[in-house]
Amino acid sequence: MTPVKKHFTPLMQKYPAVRSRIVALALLVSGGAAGVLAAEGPLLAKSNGRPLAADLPVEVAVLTEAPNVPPPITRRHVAKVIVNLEVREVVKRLADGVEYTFWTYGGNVPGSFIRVREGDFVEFHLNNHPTSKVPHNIDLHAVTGPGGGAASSFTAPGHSSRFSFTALNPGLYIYHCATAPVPMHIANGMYGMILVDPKDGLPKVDREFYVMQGEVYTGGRHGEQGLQNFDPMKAEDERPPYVVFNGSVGSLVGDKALQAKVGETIRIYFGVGGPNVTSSFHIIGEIFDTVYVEGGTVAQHHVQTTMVPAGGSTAVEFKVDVPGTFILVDHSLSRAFNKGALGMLKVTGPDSQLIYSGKEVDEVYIGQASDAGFAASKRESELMLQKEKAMASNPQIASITKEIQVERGKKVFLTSCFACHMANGEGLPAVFPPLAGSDFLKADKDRAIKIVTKGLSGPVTVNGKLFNNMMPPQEFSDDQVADVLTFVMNTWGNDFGTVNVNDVKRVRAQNK
Ligand code: HEC
Ligand SMILES: [Cu+2]
Repeated sequence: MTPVKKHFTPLMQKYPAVRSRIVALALLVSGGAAGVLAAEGPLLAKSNGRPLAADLPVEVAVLTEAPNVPPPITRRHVAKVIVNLEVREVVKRLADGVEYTFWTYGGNVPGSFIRVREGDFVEFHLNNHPTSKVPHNIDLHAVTGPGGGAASSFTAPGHSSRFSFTALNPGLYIYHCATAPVPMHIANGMYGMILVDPKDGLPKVDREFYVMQGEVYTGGRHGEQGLQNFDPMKAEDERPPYVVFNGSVGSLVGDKALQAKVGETIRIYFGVGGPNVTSSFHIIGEIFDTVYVEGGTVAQHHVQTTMVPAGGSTAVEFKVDVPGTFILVDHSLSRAFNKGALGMLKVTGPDSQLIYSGKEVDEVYIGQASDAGFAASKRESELMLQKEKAMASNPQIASITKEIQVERGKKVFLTSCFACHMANGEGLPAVFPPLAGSDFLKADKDRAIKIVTKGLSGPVTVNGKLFNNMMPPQEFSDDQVADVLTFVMNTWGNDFGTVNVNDVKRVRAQNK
């Protein structure tokens, strides 16, 4: 069986344990072992004429970041599909000048898009990154089984869990974290979608997109600058300062708008992670030719706005007949115009005067998300940068800024670094290298930024002494990284210069 071999080789290199698992599965189906997979055994054995799990060709699921969707499944037989999903807690942009510690499936909000076919046997691996602060799990609405996989996938930081299920029902399903407090895990970004393609596939379209809506309950009001915390009271009262598409304000506007050409057919897989707010999904200037209501397989036609519940989905299809900018909104419009639930589809191509003529997007109508608003945001960040540069070259301001950074950085140091490098920066002989007087630290500022953000392992020589250990990546915002390095570079007699937030952004971008 060639497909098995083809997908097996790379898989085996990465996951040498897979072969033994498949052997275990075979045992199970023949009625031998007990364990996580026990429930699937009888089911597979019973199904008349369908191959046993052990005989299925094996594939590793292609996972994509929003707004991208994995390619349609063209095979016409069932397979065993291996899904590897990693949970990571990361500081990301929520809006211009606003950051938030998101909890993610795959590093982004929404989580990676998963695509399987009706009848597939899915072996799910949930990996919780070692830098996570709390345990997580996953409840997939595509699972027929208690908790949708939640109990079987509860995973502590630095651990992996595995469970399996058969994708019995075709449709578009939400997945989300179901670890207490559940609304907090979801509000922090722990939701995504899994599409179970029907046996014969979905109708062919020219482009498919992945968009999800969710709320963020920040301590500060909408637009308040800086790193924001989660506000449990606002969550309980369902008063989100942010309602966004794809994890941030402006994720689908300006350069990041969805793109299409006149005459193409589009399908958008749209879901609501919530945790609380229902969406009145609408595209200004379009009519949905087809809506797969609530993500199921019944097709409804000629729809303007479709209601999508929290924890629910829809797939909409339409042909773009005229060029222009079409605006995706939650038609509860304060959410679109004041809280962020607004995206764009930019269609290019020849006009069709018969269908529509006249000016297209009203800049005032979509306010700060319009091209003018987008340009203003861009210009503002350029000016901010210029201002920072001008200020940095003023010696008095520079020295006060450095002092502020050192004090802030000390607090960051005391939440993490000191545990290994010691409060006096001396480290531990042969285990943790010193930061006080470190020639290694002094030599290369960018390298130091990379070490803090990405971690370090393998042999390093500091002040003539060899260390060969592992430092895990430190999950801090760009400001915090700049501050803590400025602190260590200007304490214990060190006089190694300063690190600013743009240095950190630059190094992070280089090491993506
Ligand atoms: C869990 C322990 C641990 C924590 C926490 C930690 N480090 Fe490290 N750090 C190490 C180890 C171990 C190495 C050496 C790694 C190697 O041998 O490859 C290292 C190396 C370094 C180096 C390069 C070597 C040197 O001494 O100049 C720098 C700089 C550094 N750490 C800075 C930091 C900063 C800043 C923080 C806090 C934001 C931090 N580390 C937190 C363990 C830690
Ligand atoms: Cu979680």
